[in-house]
Amino acid sequence: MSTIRVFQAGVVLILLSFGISCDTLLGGDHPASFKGEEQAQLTQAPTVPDSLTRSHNTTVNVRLEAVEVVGELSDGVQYRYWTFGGQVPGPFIRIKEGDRVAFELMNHSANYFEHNIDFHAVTGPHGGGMATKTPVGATSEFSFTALHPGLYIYHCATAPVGMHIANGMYGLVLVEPKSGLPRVDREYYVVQGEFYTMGPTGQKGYQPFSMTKALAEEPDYVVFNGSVGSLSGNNALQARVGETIRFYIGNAGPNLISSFHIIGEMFDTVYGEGGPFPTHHSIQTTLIPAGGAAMVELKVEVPGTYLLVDHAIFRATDKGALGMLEVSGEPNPDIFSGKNQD
Ligand SMILES: [Cu+2]
Repeated sequence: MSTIRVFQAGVVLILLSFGISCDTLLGGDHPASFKGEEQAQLTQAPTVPDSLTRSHNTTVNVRLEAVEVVGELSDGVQYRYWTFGGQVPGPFIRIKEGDRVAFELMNHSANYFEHNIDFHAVTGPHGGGMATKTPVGATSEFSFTALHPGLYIYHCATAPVGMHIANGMYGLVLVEPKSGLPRVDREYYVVQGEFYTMGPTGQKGYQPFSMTKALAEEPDYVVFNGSVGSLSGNNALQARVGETIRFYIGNAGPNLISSFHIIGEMFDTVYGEGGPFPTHHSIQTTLIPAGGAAMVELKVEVPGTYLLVDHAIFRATDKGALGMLEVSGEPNPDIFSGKNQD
């Protein structure tokens, strides 16, 4: 052994005695800032997981369960949803660019159908769709590294794909850029989706899925977060005058493009098409393609009720694409003076 090799071996031994791994020294699979593992904090809409405060990357364990369940699509209208986790949309997943996701999908034993998942945040075949083909009662797993920051849809991609999406199998995953996202006062999670039923809009009772209407792209309902009224009345979103709010908005489709708008406000900042960095400022309406997403931020200056809509406006007035943001606080007559409520 040469003198140089003996010297290198000595350096490695010294560093190891300080707890520095050979993987770090010699260049392993992960950067030096990769360490440990953690359970994902999963939240149901409209709640968003806490901001990530760690500076390193890690392995994030994510477990979702496919659940087929009857729920209320609109007042007196029951529908058999196919879901991730029992609600529409599925849980919000928040990770960091460079994280490794160890994912597990369970297909509940009381279900009738096979399911899988296609993460748009995945770089790899089918977004994990083939790796997660999961028969009823079974479990599957795969892992991926989140190479690209941004806000991504995930959805079931089992054939007929459109039917699995239309029945509610979708959600959002946020891959925060390494530099993180600016802090805001509140964050909300909203996903638009269409529902196609046998009966006309509003017909009471249990309504099965209509493939004819889905193929014709003629939904009976276009809603936020899985049902008519999910973001209005007692479910309205809340904010205070002076706060900045970030909305994570997905559009699951399966067919329609969303013209997302908040009546009475502008978006101070839009992260267009779910990209990780601001693309526009002072925007009235932003397009969200089917299978896409966007982040929008706005500061609220005047108290009142602000309506979230798809500005293809019959969807809002007649098909359910209507949510509410209730802003409380002192009036601000320098900005708005007049009757502000019905
Ligand atoms: Cu499915």
